Amino acid sequence: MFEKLIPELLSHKKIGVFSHVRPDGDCLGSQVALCLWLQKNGVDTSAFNEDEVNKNLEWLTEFKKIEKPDFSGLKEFDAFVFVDGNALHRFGDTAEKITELGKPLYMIDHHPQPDEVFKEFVSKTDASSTCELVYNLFAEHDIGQINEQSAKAMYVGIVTDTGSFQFDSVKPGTMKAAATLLEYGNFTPDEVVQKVYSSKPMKQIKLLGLALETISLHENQQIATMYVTKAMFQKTATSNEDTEGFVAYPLSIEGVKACIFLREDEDRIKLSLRSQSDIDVNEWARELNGGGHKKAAGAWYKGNMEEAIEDVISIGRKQWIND
Ligand SMILES: [Mn+2]
Repeated sequence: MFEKLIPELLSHKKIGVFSHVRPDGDCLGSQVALCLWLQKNGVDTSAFNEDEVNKNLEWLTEFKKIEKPDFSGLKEFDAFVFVDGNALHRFGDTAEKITELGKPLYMIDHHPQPDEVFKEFVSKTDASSTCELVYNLFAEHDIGQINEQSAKAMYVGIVTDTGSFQFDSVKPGTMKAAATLLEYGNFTPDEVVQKVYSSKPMKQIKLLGLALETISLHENQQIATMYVTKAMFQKTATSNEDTEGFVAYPLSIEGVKACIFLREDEDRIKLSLRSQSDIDVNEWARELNGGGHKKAAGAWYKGNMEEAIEDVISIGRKQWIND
């Protein structure tokens, strides 16, 4: 899988590694692990992200500092790698103009339809996570180079991108990767999982309470919607990041095949679509100018909450009315 990318990467002296905006466990985990791998093999690295790292993942930055990119400083790098996203705009404003530097760009990712700006890439849509791919990079090169830090970083991405090993993206290879990471990293799953999941502030749980009240079922109880408004954020002194993971609740209702979580932002509504059936939410989101995976996708909507729910349901209806 990495036979072309490994020698390419190791031919450079100094590489900048980018993870996508609004970073999650998978992009940060793969970014940190990839930097540690490059450093172990003599490549100088810097890790870049445009946004702040969420509190529950901050501990990963102790393994590798993550900096805000500054365009003028990027000249000194020989190449750049983008992880967990396959289009430059996913990595922020600085990354979007990186082609101006004329340096080779590489990518490791598991989302469909990659951009064509990359010199070499590994793009596997059937991988559970980018961290599972980076694990494969280690495994193909020298598995003994996995240490406690890189193992924990990759484990975070596999756990968070698979909903703790619940999604159908989990294959025997995913479990083998996780098992090997536990072995080489010499840690127990709870060490990592508690940091990632059991660090919620009370106000976030209050916000969840308000959101749960909004759940409604559509199309023969097969589609669930749930939303959060600006007023709810105000009432609970919370912000956008506090809705992380909320989308799992409407999806956990008996008989629900897919769900949409809607979040009222400044001037638009953010839609998160999830499926646990044949309903392809990537297709669904694309009709709303968004996209993602078959089972998890996102889009934006201009308008009010009521219209957003009505529209998104009527667009999705086309997909399962023939079932
Ligand atoms: Mn991912």
